[in-house]
Amino acid sequence: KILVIGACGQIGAELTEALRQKYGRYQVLAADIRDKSQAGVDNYPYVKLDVMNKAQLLMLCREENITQVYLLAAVLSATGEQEPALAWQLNVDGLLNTLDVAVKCEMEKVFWPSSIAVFGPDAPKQHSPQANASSPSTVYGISKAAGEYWCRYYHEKHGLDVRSLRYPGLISYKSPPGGGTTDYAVDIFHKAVSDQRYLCFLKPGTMLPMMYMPDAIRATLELMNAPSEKLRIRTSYNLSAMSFTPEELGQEIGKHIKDFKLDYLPDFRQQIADSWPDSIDDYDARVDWAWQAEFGLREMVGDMLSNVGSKDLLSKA
Ligand code: VAH
Repeated sequence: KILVIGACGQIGAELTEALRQKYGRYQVLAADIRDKSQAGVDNYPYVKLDVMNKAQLLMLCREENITQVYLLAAVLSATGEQEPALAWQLNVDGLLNTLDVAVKCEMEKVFWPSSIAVFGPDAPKQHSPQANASSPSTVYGISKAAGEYWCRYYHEKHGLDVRSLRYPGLISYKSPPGGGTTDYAVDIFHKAVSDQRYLCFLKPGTMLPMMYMPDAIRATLELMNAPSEKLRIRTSYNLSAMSFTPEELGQEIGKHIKDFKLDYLPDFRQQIADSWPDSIDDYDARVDWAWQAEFGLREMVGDMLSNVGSKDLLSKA
């Protein structure tokens, strides 16, 4: 049985849905820090879980006979700069609890998300290579870089089949992102539909690696289903789909939303974005497990706008 920790988050919610479609609803136990009443009416089976409580995690995994864990609980880059201690604790101690329990329960596989945030200001800006990430300058990036080495350590020392992806900024309409620097690229759609304008917290020209959520979910399932012996990278795989600036995204949205107006008011998140690469080289993912993105900017904008209006959960938030 599969346990998804952080099942109410931006990635966790969609990953849970995809796993339930693939393996059957009752083979996928959703877990999050929220009370059951806040977890979403059709989100069952569900359990309230604090990944910082190692004893509770171990007991749950034993009782439910968990054989795979997807750990999506994390504090993202923007919140991480405001709550450094919490970001380090949840992102790293939460991972260590999970890795340790996975070994104790002799689990088959573990998935853990890293991020392009592991690259720092001195990494190449274009096509940043897979090679060991360089000097992240955010608490979030530091926690993800450290986590990658822990994943490789548990693979080498305990034979744990833990796999990881360095997600770019992810864009989706089914569940709101929480505390990221790339969240502008999600908020912009909701504001474009409701107000026909958006005030962007990053300045024009801020190029960032991005990916549409369907591609990110497919990449995760494809990585987890790849033969273990094919996976040469046991820190975390670079993953790439597209890169764009706020004005490029605004231009594409403007083709669908008449008179859409984009203005700029950069805040502390500009420094975070400036420390990250413009684009990522995902050569190893393409070679080791045949990764290939399907959504570019045009397709993503079209699909987002055909869904945001109707299923706009944020407008109810
Ligand atoms: C963030 N969405 O903004 C996350 C992601 C690459 C960015 O890690 O923090």
